[in-house]
Amino acid sequence: MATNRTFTMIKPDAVGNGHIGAILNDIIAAGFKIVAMKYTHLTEKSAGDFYAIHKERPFFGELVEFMTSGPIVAAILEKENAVEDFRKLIGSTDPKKAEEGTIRNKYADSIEANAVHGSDSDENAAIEGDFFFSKLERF
Ligand code: 3AN
Repeated sequence: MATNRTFTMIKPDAVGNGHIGAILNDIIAAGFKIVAMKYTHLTEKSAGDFYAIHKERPFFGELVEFMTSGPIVAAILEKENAVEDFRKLIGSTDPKKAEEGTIRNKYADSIEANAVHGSDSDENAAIEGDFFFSKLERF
């Protein structure tokens, strides 16, 4: 059953390039409500745990290195059909393939430095949101 929440991170590349405001603006303009938000810096341990699902993939080491290279913004977002609609808003994992006007098309540099994360299922959205936020931090 589809829930109405997803989880996102604005990644170190987009934070470093000064795109936090523009990306949040696009997210809000697309109709998402911010339920929780945090500006933080992942450690090697926390990035490794967050991406544990990708542990066996060849790019895992680089992914952890990249995700710990600078601060990130983590957020829980609410909207009807949130997971699917947010994946559409951010575009393909590879920004070269991301449709015109999508967040990755506008702000991402490469498949690794791809500006934002978006949960790929309701189940993962709940797990990822719980990874960063307690009940007291959701509004
Ligand atoms: P998405 O973020 O679109 O759900 P996933 O879940 O396939 O993409 O990959 C998780 C993250 O791993 C991506 N956001 C990207 O940063 C990184 N990644 C995926 N594929 C590659 C790759 N071929 N080379 C380097 N990094 C990758």
